[in-house]
Parts: sequence; structure tokens; C-alpha cells
Amino acid sequence: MSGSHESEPDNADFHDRILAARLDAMNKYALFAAALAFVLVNSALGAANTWTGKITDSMCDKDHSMMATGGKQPDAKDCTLACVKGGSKFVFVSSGKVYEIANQDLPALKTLAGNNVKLTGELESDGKTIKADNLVAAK
Ligand SMILES: [Cu+2]
Repeated sequence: MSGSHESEPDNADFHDRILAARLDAMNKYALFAAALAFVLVNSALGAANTWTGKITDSMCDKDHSMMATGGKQPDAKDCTLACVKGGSKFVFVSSGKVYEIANQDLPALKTLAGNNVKLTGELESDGKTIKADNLVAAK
């Protein structure tokens, strides 16, 4: 091996590094463009939101003391389901605000009645009705 060949691997390496840097910059741009597109599409569709709160019913909303018997608080789930059976609607209470739920037939409303939940959905233009997409139990 002569000395003149020794610089070649270095050159190739240098070239690789330039190429890698260029690809890196392109990836960053692509990611940024994708993120921007996502944000734009989301805001155009009336952004989905996530709230933490409680599923209860429109008669008791913030607490079930109205249904207390002999000073004993009813079980939140039992009370909510009983009230809904009696004609009330499921509501969602978050940070002291009571939201109506547009889709009362969502099965998770029954299973998570009385529970703390994380609710993902869309706030309708009236500012007090949520169309729920998903409910998961929360602490
Ligand atoms: Cu109730």
C-alpha cells in the first residue's frame, strides 16, 4: 500500500458524512412538515380534546347527596345508573363545570358511571356539550 491510497477512505468517509447530514436535515424538514400538517388538519376539524373529570348524571351532577338516605351517601356508580334509568342523562363534570354528553349511547358511560375518567372528545360550539369519542378510567 502506498501513501497515496490512504487518503481515499477519508474522502469517502467525508462524503458519507455530508450525505448523512443532508439526509438528517431532510428528515427534520419532513418531520416538521408532517407535524405542521397534523396541527392544521386537527384545528380545521374542531380539535379533539381530553379532560379529566367524573361521569355522573344530570340530576346529581356534582354530588349524589340529593339521593342520600339516612345521611348515607349512595354509591356514585349505583346512583348515576339509577338516575339515568329514571330519566336523567349522563353528564361529565370537570373542574366544577358540568358538560352534557351528546352521545348518551356510548357503552363506556355505563361501565365508567360514577368514576373518574379521562374523556377524549369534542366540545361543541355551545361550549357545554361534549361529543365523547373515548373514555378511560382515571385516578
Ligand atoms: Cu344520582
